[in-house]
Amino acid sequence: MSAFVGKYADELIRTAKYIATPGKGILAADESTGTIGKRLSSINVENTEPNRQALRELLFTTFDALPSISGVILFEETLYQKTSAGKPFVDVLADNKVIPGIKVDKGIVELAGTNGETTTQGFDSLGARCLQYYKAGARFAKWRAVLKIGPTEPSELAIQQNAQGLARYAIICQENGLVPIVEPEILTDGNHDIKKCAAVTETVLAAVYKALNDHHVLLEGTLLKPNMVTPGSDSPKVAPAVVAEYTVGALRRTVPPAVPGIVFLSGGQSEEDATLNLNAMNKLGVLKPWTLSFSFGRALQQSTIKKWSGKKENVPSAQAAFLARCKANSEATLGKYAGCAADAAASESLYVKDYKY
Ligand code: 5MM
Repeated sequence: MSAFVGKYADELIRTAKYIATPGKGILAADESTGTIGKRLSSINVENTEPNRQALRELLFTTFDALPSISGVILFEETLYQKTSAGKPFVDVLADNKVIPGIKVDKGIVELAGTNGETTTQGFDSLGARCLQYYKAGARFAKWRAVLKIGPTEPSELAIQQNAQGLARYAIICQENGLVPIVEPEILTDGNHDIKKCAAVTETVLAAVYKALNDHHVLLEGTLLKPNMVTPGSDSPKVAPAVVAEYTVGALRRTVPPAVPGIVFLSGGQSEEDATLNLNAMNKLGVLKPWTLSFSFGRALQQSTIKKWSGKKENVPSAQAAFLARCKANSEATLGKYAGCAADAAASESLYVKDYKY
């Protein structure tokens, strides 16, 4: 099978490689209007455009943190927003060597006849939207597929539908100059053990890479955003070294070395757990042909949002909290994270049962 070689091939490879620079990772700030509303309501802030802009400005102007960040995933509204001084966010990011990315999926819908399994929508005018986003400064994209572990889940139907969807999305992005982040998230809900999560992760990733190959996706111009391999949320936790061993093992069995970087989602882990697990993976003494980094949403923003609480006077302390998480995760991409002074907020689990975005 030959991979896609279009006019953007070299640029896609360069962009993906840059995003996967060791020491850097991705800030997932692409919460759709509904999801950001939940974050804002947790601090009693109204879900209005100015409040969403203020939160994003707080994050993107934490200049000391930006050397730890290679890309930021934006929601469409944010792609076109500006700082309060009138500078487009995409320019603020680009001036600081941070590549703007864009969420292009339109959320999930249930697959009829399954036990609540889903597929991702967003194919309508996807090519045209990618073209517009490229013009607006975006250079990579994200599409989230969601799978769950149950007695008979994930079903073959869900695995195939989501793998095909991710592959079709990926090639449309590449045809329009955007590096696709391929995100097959296996939810943590359930009482399964870590071995079950590892087995399902391997099955799902094998199907995803088969589909990407079938669709002629240029793997060198992609990034993978998987879940970490952990026990289910209703099972006892295991040490970071164990998470690392199972996660890296599952990835080594399924993800080709042509993929430059694997950027994990945090999936409801506490900020500190997500960092410690990433650090343990990078300390593991086995061959890892890709960069292992982060594309955290909640695990990069939770303590920052709490500190901010929607108040202007709290911006400096909120930015200090954001800087601390960015530095911690940057160190974790190098296996050099030594822990940070105990911050209760950073150790708080962010898991919500049956969490819906
Ligand atoms: C940041 O949230 C992302 C977008 O959510 P919705 O559009 O569904 O509102 C989400 O896709 C996120 O990028 C990933 O799930 C990873 O986030 P976490 O919080 O698990 O690291």
